[in-house]
Amino acid sequence: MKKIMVTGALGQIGSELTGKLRDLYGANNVLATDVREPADGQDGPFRQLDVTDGERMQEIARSFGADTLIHMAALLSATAEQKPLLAWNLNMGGLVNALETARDLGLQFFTPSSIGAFGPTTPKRDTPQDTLMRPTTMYGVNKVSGELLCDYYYSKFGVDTRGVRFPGLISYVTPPGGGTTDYAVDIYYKALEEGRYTSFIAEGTYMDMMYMPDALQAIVDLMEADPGKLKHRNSFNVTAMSFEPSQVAEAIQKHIPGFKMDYAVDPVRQAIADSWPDSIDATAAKEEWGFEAKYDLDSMTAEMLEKLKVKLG
Ligand code: AKB
Repeated sequence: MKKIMVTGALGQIGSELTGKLRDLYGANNVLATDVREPADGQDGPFRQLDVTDGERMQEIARSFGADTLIHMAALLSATAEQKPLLAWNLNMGGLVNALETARDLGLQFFTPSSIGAFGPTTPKRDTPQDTLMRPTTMYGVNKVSGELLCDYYYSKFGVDTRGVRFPGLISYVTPPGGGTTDYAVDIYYKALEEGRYTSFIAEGTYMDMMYMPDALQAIVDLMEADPGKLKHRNSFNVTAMSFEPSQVAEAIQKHIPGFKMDYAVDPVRQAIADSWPDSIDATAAKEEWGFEAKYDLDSMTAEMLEKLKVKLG
């Protein structure tokens, strides 16, 4: 049975991923770690960890007997743009510590990259797996550097590193914080709470998105994939849909006919979004490890509204 340690386990992806991994591999075989203490009870082991403390990370992984490290702790794009030095130190410092831990202890390794790794000179539509990557954001610089570093640890030290380039992830469980794609989560909350939403991303701005259950399944599938079949490792393009704000609004209006949307564009997040692709091509992930997304905009919207209605009471 696997012994998996997760960093950033209280974050947007980490909190749901930890639950899924515990269901799959057993609660006591998945160690959640985060810089924050959990607000509510955990249904498995938890240790407090600041990922910039490499010694402690290694000590925790060793004493747990981990064979896999899933490194999720990072600042997202908009926060990284506000605090670039902090982002460099946390995103890159944490990643190096995690890779060193994986190297020293012989762990299988996963960390997510992002569509943020692409830049304004990248082909905008059907962005290929292997293409020009000159991001203009600190987050993007972190993500490209991270992909290269993970490749380096694989080729130089033989660490089994794997990763995907996630698009915006949408979930009703844990809200995101500090991302450019966050509007596509906020809109569902506001649709139910207020019947209207003011988008900080302009009409006509396409970005790739994915519903969280598909993202979690992608991590599990990639980690279980036959390494002999992987031509790429860090990181695979994955996506489920590409849309712009008015299309989410229309999808919501099918359930809430009076829903209204207007725009108050945030120049910082808009500039980030404008530097990212409109849509990426996930052929390599499909061919090499069978990536498949089950949800599209309509099926995701129906489920988001149904689940959030219950959550918000
Ligand atoms: C963000 O908006 O920063 C993230 C991402 C696409 O990596 N959701």
